[in-house]
Amino acid sequence: MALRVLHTADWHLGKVLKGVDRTPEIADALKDHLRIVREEKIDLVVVAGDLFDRPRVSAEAEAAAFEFFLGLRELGVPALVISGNHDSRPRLEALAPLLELAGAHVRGEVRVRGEGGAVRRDWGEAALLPFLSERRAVKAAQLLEADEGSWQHGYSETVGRLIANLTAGFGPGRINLLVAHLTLAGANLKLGGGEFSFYVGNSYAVEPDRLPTTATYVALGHIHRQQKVSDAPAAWYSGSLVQLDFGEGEDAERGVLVVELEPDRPPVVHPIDPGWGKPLRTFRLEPDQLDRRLDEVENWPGYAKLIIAGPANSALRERLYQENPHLLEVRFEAEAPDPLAEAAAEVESLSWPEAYERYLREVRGLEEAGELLAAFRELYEEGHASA
Ligand SMILES: [Mn+2]
Repeated sequence: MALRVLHTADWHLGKVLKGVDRTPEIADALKDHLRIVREEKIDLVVVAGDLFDRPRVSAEAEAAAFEFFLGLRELGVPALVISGNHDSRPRLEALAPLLELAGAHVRGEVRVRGEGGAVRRDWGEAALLPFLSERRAVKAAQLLEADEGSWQHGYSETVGRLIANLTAGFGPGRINLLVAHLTLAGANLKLGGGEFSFYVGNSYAVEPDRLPTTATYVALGHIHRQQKVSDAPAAWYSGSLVQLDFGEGEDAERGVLVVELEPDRPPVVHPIDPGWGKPLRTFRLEPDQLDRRLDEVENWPGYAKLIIAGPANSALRERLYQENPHLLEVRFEAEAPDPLAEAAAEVESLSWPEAYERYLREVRGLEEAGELLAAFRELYEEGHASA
């Protein structure tokens, strides 16, 4: 029995880049997914995490996801979905029973094999591994061992043991699919600012030999550049749908993968990149080139970032912004010697409590940090009242 799979991930619905909501571009890409599902006679859609850019997104962003799954239901095509580090795990779990009605099986929280971490289908078995933060990896290790305080293993080892648990039912003569949101060591991390560096550092990377050779195919999410990261078993990142950030190369591979699976055979993988979303390009100009070369920026069909050599000139900056609505950032080279400036620009739109919440979630891996957040908010408001 052959199975035709559409592997997609890292939608990041709700993404806002320098004040521009990218949701309509991503929603268009998802509508085009339905065309691909029809034309390619897809049997199963796999979504490997990061459906949303933040735990709370706009109604438009949620609507785009729901319309996609309802569209799949109309086509009679089921889906397997896991949460990524950007998704709200509890929220996806809460939506799971509703999405099940549309034929989409959603796993928000990490579960072991006997408790929903693996699902049986007529074609074989799928193991589902949502993103696991380091903090939660400690809990997962305890779950596996039923032995408290035995956290002496690294992240890679814990995820490896979890994968071994989830894929224990993989056997010959059937299709065995592993779906995971993680960083595989050795992957090409040239992905820009879309992911925090904490997640691509070594402590969060999983060694490729943790992937079971019994897997027919491993569908990965997390890294936004489309790439094959393992031959045996075959493991791919499908990449993001659109160029989400100026740091993500304009020419980097992205899109979706159509994967033909058969038991006991290597998969056949077809990359598909219809060129979704607007391209992002960074232009670098000398001040004396502005008159001559500004039309390159003006005629650019996507979003542009302009770096001008020399000292800051706020009048020029204002004029450029007003004349070029698709120009999202103007920076003068002499004003940005700080390597942290980029990251700071990312978060400067957030309030302090929002930034702290993001830190707790992204860096510390705390999702239910209600008490800490409340305490922070109280202190913050006190400080501000007296200031
Ligand atoms: Mn992502």
